Amino acid sequence: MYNNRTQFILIIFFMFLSLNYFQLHYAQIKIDRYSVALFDSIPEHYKSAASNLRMMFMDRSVGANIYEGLTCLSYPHSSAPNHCKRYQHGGNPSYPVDPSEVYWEGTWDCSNWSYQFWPTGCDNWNQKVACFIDYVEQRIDSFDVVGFQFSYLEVASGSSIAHPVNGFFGAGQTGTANHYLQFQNNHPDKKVIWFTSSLARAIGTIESEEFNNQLRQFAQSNQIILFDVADILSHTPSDSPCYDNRDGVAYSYGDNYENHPDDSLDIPAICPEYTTEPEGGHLGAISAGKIRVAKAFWVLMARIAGWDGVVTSADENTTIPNEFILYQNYPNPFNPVTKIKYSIPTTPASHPLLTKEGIMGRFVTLKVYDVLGNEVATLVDEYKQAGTYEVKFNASDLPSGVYFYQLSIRGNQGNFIQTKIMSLIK
Ligand SMILES: [Ca+2]
Ligand SMILES: [Ca+2]
Repeated sequence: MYNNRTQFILIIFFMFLSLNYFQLHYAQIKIDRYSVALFDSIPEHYKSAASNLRMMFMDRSVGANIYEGLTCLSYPHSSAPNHCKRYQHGGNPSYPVDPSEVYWEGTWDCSNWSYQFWPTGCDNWNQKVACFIDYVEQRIDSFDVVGFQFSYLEVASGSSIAHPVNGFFGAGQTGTANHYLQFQNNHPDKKVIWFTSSLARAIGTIESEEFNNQLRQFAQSNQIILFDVADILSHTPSDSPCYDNRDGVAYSYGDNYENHPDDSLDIPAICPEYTTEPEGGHLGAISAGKIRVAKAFWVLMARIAGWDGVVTSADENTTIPNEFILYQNYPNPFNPVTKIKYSIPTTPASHPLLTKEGIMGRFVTLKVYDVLGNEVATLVDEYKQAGTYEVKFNASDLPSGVYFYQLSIRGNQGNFIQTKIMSLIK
């Protein structure tokens, strides 16, 4: 039998586990090809919060293309320059793109965001981190979000960037991931973006694939913000992978031509839907690539601004969710009222419904705790059917501080429990 003290310790321990679970699974911001479609669902609140962030990224020419794409979105679609809306490939009809790929609703103000070409003397990959840090440190108060991208030139065949010892992720070298990470850790109030490399038709190289995979692994291990441009550009809008041009398939566009023999290696490369260059990877002559990356960039910035990236339907009553979700409360911080939303999915086989008095559903509790583990409110304590719900929490009787809210859903063969943090500021 538990006494009060044991119960208290158990609750704290349990909440600690829950929070760790939450952090492990949700802390990393990773933007890849699956993120592009989220652009159309960015909530207005996070769109304007993202727009207000002062962002700068450093890059070579493909970065200029990406920034062109961001600038395109700042126009209403109807009055955007033609270079923003070129969905036809022109001279090579084998790679059509649907006009919807270069369409957007509304205007997306990126005037607080900037792109910076590398300063002179920063040409080699192992000079980049030092050049970047030197540039940013002198202007650190001007930015909230910073990052740089390696060019496809730096992951060309023969590059040492992916070398296990002397490469970007090798130990003990200068100009490496650890230095960039240290810069990030020196500025906990700033957000630092880690980009996979840009891609070209000729790159596809072993080096590019290894570098990008090393970065993905590093991002996961270190919970850093990953903007996976390479993943975004190496898949068509219908999610087919694209590989290097050493494939025995001739390609021509205007006067440009390649017909490399098949090297029997499929290495991720930019899709011909996104560039007209047989060997290169610039995003200018057709628009689908730069608009695609620009849309993903907005999703990235909205996530950095606090969006959880979860799409909710406007018509919640008719939408049956696919998974359990406890959303971040909104607003947060709050005073004194906030809303907490959660979803209960249809029945997976492993979580059969409970039945009570003819009601099919699950037993749901949503409780609020203070930092000492004291329960301060019970917001839900009943059987619920599948659906998305929202409850209000009024904290007018509580002091300022950090609170936890925990959703617990009991099924016959397992429970779902998730905890999130919110701040009451009076
Ligand atoms: Ca080819
Ligand atoms: Ca190949």
